[in-house]
Amino acid sequence: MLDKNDIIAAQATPPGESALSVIRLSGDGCLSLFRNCMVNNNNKITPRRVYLTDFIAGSEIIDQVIFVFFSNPESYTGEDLIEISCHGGQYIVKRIISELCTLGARPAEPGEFTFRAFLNGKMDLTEAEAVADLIASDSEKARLNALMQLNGGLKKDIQDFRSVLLNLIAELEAELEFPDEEFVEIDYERFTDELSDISDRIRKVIERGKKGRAVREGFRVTIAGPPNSGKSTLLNALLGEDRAIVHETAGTTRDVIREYTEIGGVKVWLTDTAGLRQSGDEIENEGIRRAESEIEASDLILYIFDLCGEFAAEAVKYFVSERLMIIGNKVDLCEDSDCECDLKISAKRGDNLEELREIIAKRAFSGSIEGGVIANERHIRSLKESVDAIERAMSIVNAKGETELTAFELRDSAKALGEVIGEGVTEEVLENIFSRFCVGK
Ligand SMILES: Nc1nc2c(ncn2[C@@H]2O[C@H](COP(=O)(O)OP(=O)(O)OP(=O)(O)O)[C@@H](O)[C@H]2O)c(=O)[nH]1
Ligand SMILES: [Mg+2]
Repeated sequence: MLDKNDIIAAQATPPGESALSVIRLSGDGCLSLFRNCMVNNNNKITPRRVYLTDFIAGSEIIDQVIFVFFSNPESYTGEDLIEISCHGGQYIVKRIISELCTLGARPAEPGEFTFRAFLNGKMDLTEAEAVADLIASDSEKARLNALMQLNGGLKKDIQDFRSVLLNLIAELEAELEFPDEEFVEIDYERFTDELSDISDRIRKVIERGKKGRAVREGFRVTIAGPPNSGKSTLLNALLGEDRAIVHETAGTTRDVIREYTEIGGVKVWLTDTAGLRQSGDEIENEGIRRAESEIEASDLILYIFDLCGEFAAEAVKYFVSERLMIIGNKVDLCEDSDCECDLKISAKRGDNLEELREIIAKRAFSGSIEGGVIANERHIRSLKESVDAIERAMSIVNAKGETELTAFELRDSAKALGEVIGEGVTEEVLENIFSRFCVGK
């Protein structure tokens, strides 16, 4: 990251034409810098009040803007900050930022405002990450999760686990320091109980994080099955748009067609694939190969077959998976079919599609997020390290090993927890996290 003492400037709203755009200017001294752009630059500026001014570059008026000054530390970044609302043309925005830079500011890096908020203790790392998630959220569940994390949901859990560990470490240290004192003697049964309780609780957060991947990235549903069974018809019906070509000719779909939609508040990636069959056609075979690799990577496979036709034997090789749902289609033509399947639908007429949506939503989000916030990949890695260290500590205790070694493992575990909320993480990790933000955030 660049120097955190610089005054930084960036557009906080998306590029393009709009009625208004917001430009942020942050860093100590930003108000005196901004005064150079005001016509009446001696006026008293009260924090958190809205002012109207002509924005000038030298003697030229660039735009009429309104601005608010937030004084350190009561601002998003924890330092002096000005939010300027100007007219929304890109040329105006460019001129204003360029003038601010001429006067001593520099363009902000992606995520640099939030990075400063983190450095100034305005938020911990999980909360900073939640800002990026909130901006990127494209379903109701993802938005709610990010919001809970922004409100410190995960941080509270982590701080709680950490304080239990630190107390246990303190007990060990007391025993190491005063080995002959009776009052510091540890009840190791209670000690391991506490460790095993804390490791169970951390594991739960990890589990929730794994399940919750769907909430962040989207749940992957592949529609597969023999040719002509109505896969593309089903894709179109679930999307509510005419996305894939539907035709009575078997082998119509060749490429993988992927679209996302929201089902039950969860982002769902729906993939339509080529019909699975033995084929002498090279292009069709490539389509089938792609279909199979989609099936491999999906969270849920909807195997669609025609209730009026024969149940295709090649389905059997996918049956082993609990990710599979067998769906009989065209129930409008074969209402009396006694074929065994998980659900009978008519993709064309819409029968049972609501039920199918509910099943997908349920599978996509098994469990409720009310129990806590979902961890991301980075959190899960650190949480796993933490649990592993606790496990090692428990084995040492059980083998009546050295107290020093137990303490060492538990310190490692507490350190891994600290990394989740941003304590002791390297500059490189921080840069990686914040570089994924958009400019101006
Ligand atoms: N009656 C009836 N016809 C359906 C239904 N679903 C699909 N069809 C018809 O079945 C034919 C094949 O539909 P598609 O959706 O193209 O089938 P597909 O599985 O994508 O076929 P391929 O891409 O060739 O593998 C079309 O003529 C559809 O109109 C249904 O629920 N009821
Ligand atoms: Mg198709």
